Amino acid sequence: MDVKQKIEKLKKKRNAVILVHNYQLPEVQDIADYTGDSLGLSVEASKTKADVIVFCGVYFMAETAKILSPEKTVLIPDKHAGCPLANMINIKQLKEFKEKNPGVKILCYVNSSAKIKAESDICCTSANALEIAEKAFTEDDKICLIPDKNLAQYVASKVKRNFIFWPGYCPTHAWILPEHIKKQREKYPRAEVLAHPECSQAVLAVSDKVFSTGGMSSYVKKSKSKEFIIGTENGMLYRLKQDNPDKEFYPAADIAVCRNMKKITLDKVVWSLENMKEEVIVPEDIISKAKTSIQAMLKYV
Ligand code: CIZ
Repeated sequence: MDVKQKIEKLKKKRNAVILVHNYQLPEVQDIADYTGDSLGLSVEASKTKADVIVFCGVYFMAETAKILSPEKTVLIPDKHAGCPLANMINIKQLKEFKEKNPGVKILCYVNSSAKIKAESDICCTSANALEIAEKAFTEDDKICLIPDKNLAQYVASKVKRNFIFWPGYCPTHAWILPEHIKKQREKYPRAEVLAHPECSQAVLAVSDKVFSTGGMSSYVKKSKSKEFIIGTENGMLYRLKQDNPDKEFYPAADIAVCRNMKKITLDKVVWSLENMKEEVIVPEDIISKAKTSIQAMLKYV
């Protein structure tokens, strides 16, 4: 039996679904029941009758799946697949910040731990951050969008709301520089440049459009352009090419590879299903509070 057949057999035995984030290795994307962004995947999985969810992504994503499907067993094939951006805030720092800034509204990016979500007023994704900032807050509110300064600056540049910036960022997106975009534009003059809002403001300023990964997927399908320069983690290029074989995709920068995302391999998926490991455990009180911040967001979108 090859590794894919083993995974198929184990999936049936465990009644499992495999969720694969857009930034995963191509061979891992190929075994997915669902591919997509972290929230979309967790929502899809919560609608299934599966007993087990295998989350091929980073840890906060698997926690999000557990928050939305507490009755299911959620597994991550490598518990060391962390998210440096999510780790740029911890619960002690957040509590201290709230004490020093009474009345501040906490808008947490989905790229955050379950504990941080539980301590926030409302959640957002990169796809809906503009909408949430506009609909859930007023011009009088002081909002801190944690932990991503770049996403917060992007939102602040588009909507009339007051932000305090938390100094977190995604190292993979920070590696993409305006010079990279310039070089790629020279090489591929017909390509449209799509950048993720986790990129710096300088990169967004030299890009044509700003999208979440889900936004990029839908835009590329509809666009008449045949070539695209993609400013996000490079796993996204495989996803886009699979969905649009007649179009060409170029990375904004070859260096934009998240090592944590690439920790998940097919062998680890087999190991995970065989041993029912690593199980993602989120305490019940955290699930309930984190769910409240996610549900607060879902009311608006
Ligand atoms: O929420 C996600 O999955 C991430 C990390 C980004 C996006 O734009 O989809």
